[in-house]
Amino acid sequence: MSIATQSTDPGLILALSKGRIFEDTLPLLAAAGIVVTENPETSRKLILATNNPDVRVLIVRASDVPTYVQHGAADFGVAGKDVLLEHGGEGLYQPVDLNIATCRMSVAVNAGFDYESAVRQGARLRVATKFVNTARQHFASKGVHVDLIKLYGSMELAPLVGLSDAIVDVVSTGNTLRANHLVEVEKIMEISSRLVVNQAALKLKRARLQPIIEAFERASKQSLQQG
Ligand code: PRT
Ligand code: MG
Repeated sequence: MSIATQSTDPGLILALSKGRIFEDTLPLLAAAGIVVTENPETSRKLILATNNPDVRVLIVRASDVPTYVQHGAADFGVAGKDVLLEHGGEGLYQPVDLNIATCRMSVAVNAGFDYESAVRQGARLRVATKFVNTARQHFASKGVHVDLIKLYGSMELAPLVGLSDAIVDVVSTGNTLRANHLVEVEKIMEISSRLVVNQAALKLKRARLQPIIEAFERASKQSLQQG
């Protein structure tokens, strides 16, 4: 039975991705009195129950969260700014920067590649990335000509094997870049994850969503103050 046909009111559906976003959202949910009762790392279930019969959690790919929420298959979700910029954000209300899963979007190149002088000389750069919209905008604003190569993961490999001159990727510790002899040459923007809410759901389910949104907002502010 699909969620939609189970009853006339399927309750609140939250879309999250496994890993850092799920882990960092648990304390925010706890602040709203919601405890997820199954572990996505060990359960094969894609719809997880919580202690609140009115709230369930969908486990989807990080880049699919905005799509589920935009179409109303989930009422709300948590997605990185990197993902939201690529998606475009249509149909999404973004009330709170949760300050979780923080990282930065950067340009990186092989340790031996002189990025500055390539840019100065007006060279045409081959740039591999999952974030083609963000990369296109960044290089256009600098007046740098690029050929974008769309990848879906392991961007760090591209310069090593000559697929590209540079990559645009998110970086947190920088360990992956260092391990692959890549150097971060430009920071494009700071990234954190946002709460995203379906615009129709916000109107129709406001009484139930609003307290959760407010609890998330309070909890994320508190953890920011505590460092
Ligand atoms: O894995 P999948 O392809 O499904 O999607 P995803 O990789 O986008 O999902 P996930 O769960 O890894 O990331 C979800 C969100 O977390 C991203 O959209 C970012 O907003 C945020 N985030 C924070 C990060 C990182 N930090 C991060 N370090 N996302 C990815 N990484 C990658 C980074 O690209 C590098 O390859 O992790 C690797 C290790 O990073 P270092 O610098 O710590 O070595
Ligand atoms: Mg990942």
